Amino acid sequence: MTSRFEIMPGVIHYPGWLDRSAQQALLDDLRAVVKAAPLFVPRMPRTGKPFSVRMSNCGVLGWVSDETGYRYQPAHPETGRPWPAMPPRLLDAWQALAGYPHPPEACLINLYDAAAKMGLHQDRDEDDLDAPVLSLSLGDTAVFRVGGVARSDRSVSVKLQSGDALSFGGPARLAFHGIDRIIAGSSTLLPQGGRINLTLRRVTRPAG
Ligand code: MD3
Ligand code: FE
Repeated sequence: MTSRFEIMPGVIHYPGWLDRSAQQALLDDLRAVVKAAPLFVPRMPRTGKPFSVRMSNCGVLGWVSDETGYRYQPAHPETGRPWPAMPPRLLDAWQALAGYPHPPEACLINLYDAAAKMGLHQDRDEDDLDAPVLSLSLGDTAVFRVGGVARSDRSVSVKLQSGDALSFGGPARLAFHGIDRIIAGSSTLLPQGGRINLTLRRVTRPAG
């Protein structure tokens, strides 16, 4: 039995959705993914300022950001190779929690060290905004913030622990959100510490 908390309309938190052995198995999958698609440092459009998180992707499309803009593309920006396939256990998570009849196309992998954060932003690079975004957290706890569809809307803070799932759909799909900080030493899952966040996304509008 997993508990399910609706933090605000469309934002559903499933604390401890993955148990320790499922977290470990997912981590093994991700080690294979980043071996084939090495972590890269995304850069802000125009300014070229580096992000504090490192990223990679799996699935048929991956999210990248550089001086020229944000986009989804089918290949790694540095190796030019296609992204590795989405591991079956991620497809299973989508099936179980997304409530959406089409499979995810992209899984963005964000790696946070103790000093990394992610400023308040909206995710709007996807054409299919009917699909939810599903997030899975591994490793150190993050202090996550989510607000409304306007930057100035009130926001709430939620701690995301290793194994937690969070889904964003319907009225929350364009909510502002970000990571205020990582609580170093709060998990023993990652031998070097830090946090991994996965976001599973549908990018293109399904035909029909
Ligand atoms: C709310 N990642 O990759 S996951 C991102 O923990 C991103 O790495 C954060 O924001 C992280 O874009 C937060 C939770 C999340 C993901 C997607 C959302 C919240 C969202 C999309 C719409 C609204
Ligand atoms: Fe986001």
